[in-house]
Amino acid sequence: MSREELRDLQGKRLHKLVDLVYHNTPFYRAKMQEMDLLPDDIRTIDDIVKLPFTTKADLRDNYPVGLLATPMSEIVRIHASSGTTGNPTIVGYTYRDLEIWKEVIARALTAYGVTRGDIVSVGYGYGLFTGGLGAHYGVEHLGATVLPTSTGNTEKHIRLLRDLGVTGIACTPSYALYLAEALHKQGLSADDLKLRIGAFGAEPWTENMRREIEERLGIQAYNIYGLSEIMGPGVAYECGCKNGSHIAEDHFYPEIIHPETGEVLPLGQEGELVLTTLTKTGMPLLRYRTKDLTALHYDKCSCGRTLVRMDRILGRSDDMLIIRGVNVFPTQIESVILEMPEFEPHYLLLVDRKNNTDTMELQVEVRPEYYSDEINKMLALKKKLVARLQSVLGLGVDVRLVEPRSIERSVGKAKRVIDNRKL
Ligand code: DLL
Repeated sequence: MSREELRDLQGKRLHKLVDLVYHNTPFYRAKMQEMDLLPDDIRTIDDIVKLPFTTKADLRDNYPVGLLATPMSEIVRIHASSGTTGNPTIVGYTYRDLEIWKEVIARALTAYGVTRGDIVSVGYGYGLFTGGLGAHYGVEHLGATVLPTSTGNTEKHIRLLRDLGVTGIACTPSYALYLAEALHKQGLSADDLKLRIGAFGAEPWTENMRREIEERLGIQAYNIYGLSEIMGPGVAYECGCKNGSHIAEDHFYPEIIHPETGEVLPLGQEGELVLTTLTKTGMPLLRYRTKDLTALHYDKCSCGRTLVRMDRILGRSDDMLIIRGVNVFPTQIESVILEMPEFEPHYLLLVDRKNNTDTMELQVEVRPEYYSDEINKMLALKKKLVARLQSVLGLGVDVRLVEPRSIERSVGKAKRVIDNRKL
């Protein structure tokens, strides 16, 4: 579809959406009334800037199902994700929402090169998390074979990957690395498997991590992005060019705003991603502030898709660490670690405040072949890492080198930052 046709379609869908929430979601009706807005004021996609933002706090304040635009009897599934405080964030889907969801996942899989001939293991958690079931129905919709492995039993997972000749895998990038490690421990290698494609997301990862996963598992690794509030996985996905993730813009309209002022930023600039669900009917959201930091690119992709491309998520506007006045993204530290052959991609960042000064300790695993009992060798290695971090972050980091496999592994999202500061 050309960009003009797409914008026209987005405008029509936005008008319908605003009409739907105005008449069915008291929360949005009140917000629009406050702003003196009527559904007919929203005619084209450019009018979107007139609409109010929605935040995670709005979801929390309307807990559990206050933002539904449909009676509960029309809701056929509920997922939940972690909220900012005690209450989880609840998302309700109509049958039609689920149809769209599996369609966007099938599009993603197609972009990766998955076909009906593939067997895809879904290693995202099944249950309230959107990863497992979301990916699952997309694989089926495409007509490939789904293996619903979920998280947990890694030994059995590897056995099934091998015995069934599984060709595709969908899981978090950290679990992919864990799996590769477990494979190695069993005396196996990528050559013992038939894996060729991986769909990784649900947490930030880097180009270096991609290289690592591709090498260790012998696959092509692609990004998949999404969030529960908007749908789940499948909001955006990479194509064969691996040059940004295409947003399924006919269903999810993206904007980039300044995270503090809320001002819409010019094309190409980095800021907070804001998404509007153009076609959802269960819990549609207007201008949802994702807190994810990225930039959008509208030039045509060499794959031929006209859908906008989103950069990797650099971090969240709310997980950025400010250490002694310096902004630090954990992904920057990860990149440094992965650039150096001496380290495993497993680390833990401990942030604290002592005597009114921020401290940050980085614990990182040394690869077995570099780990040594000789103190001098370890000190030299530590010095090298500290210097590298200093030059990238502009910040002195206390580094503690730890033994291989001593940092706790996660089968879901890795918890890599522990911030004990009380500010
Ligand atoms: O993580 C949905 C998902 C499942 C996406 C499986 C991809 C694969 P939530 O638990 O609601 O939903 O977390 C959403 O996770 O706002 C991002 O900060 C982060 N995130 C998700 N995908 C990526 C990605 C799922 N590919 C939050 N890269 C989002 C970086 C990601 N961060």
